[in-house]
Amino acid sequence: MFDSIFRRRQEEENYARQGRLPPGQSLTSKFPVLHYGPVPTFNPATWDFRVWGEVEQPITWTWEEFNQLPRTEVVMDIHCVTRWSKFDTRWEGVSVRALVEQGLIKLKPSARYVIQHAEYGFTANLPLEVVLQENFLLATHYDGQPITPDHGYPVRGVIGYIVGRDDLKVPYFWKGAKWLRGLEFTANDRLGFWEQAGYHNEADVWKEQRFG
Ligand SMILES: Nc1nc2c(c(=O)[nH]1)N[C@H]1C(S)=C(S)[C@@H](COP(=O)(O)O)O[C@H]1N2
Ligand SMILES: [Mo]
Repeated sequence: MFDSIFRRRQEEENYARQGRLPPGQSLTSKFPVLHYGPVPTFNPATWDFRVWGEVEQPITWTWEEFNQLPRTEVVMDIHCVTRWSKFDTRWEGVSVRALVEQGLIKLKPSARYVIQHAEYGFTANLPLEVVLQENFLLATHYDGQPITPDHGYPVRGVIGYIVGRDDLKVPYFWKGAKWLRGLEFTANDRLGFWEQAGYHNEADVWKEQRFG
């Protein structure tokens, strides 16, 4: 046991030296589960994913249609506001940036923010430019497997740090909504669930913006 604590310390110091450990964070090898409320059930026959707001054409994708969208894999470090960080997590899913680039989502020039809408009315807000970064994904798979129900099956938002991409904003992990059901593009910002509860709106991990 002391051995494994010692090893984790060493690993943590390694990440810190590489500049990958944000202030106030520590390394975990587990994958903690954190959310408010119950885990929803998934019915592929009735599930849909909606895109609306400041777009030329609102969209509703069925589960089958969602699975035909172009797919992307991203490896990143994720940082929870409750102070755990998990390194080199591998996610697969749909990149909003790719959807926009390929014309599958046509944004109006007035679109400036994105509200993720999840089951039970849970929301999380981000600026459009962050959602269009390569480190934001509508993820269906974690580490080669479908995301487990408690981590957001079948689709969740994820955001983290891609090694070497210091140009990208990195908010805390709560900015990814589990059990995601749609994206609303808006002209004005609107605080999400945890942001209304007092979490920081921008939530930059490097600036340690935990609370607003
Ligand atoms: N739908 C939903 N998504 C959510 C939350 C929630 O309460 N509901 N909590 C957020 C918070 S606070 C965190 S830290 C992460 C945790 O993700 P995890 O359980 O996969 O670690 O999910 C985020 N997404
Ligand atoms: Mo959290």
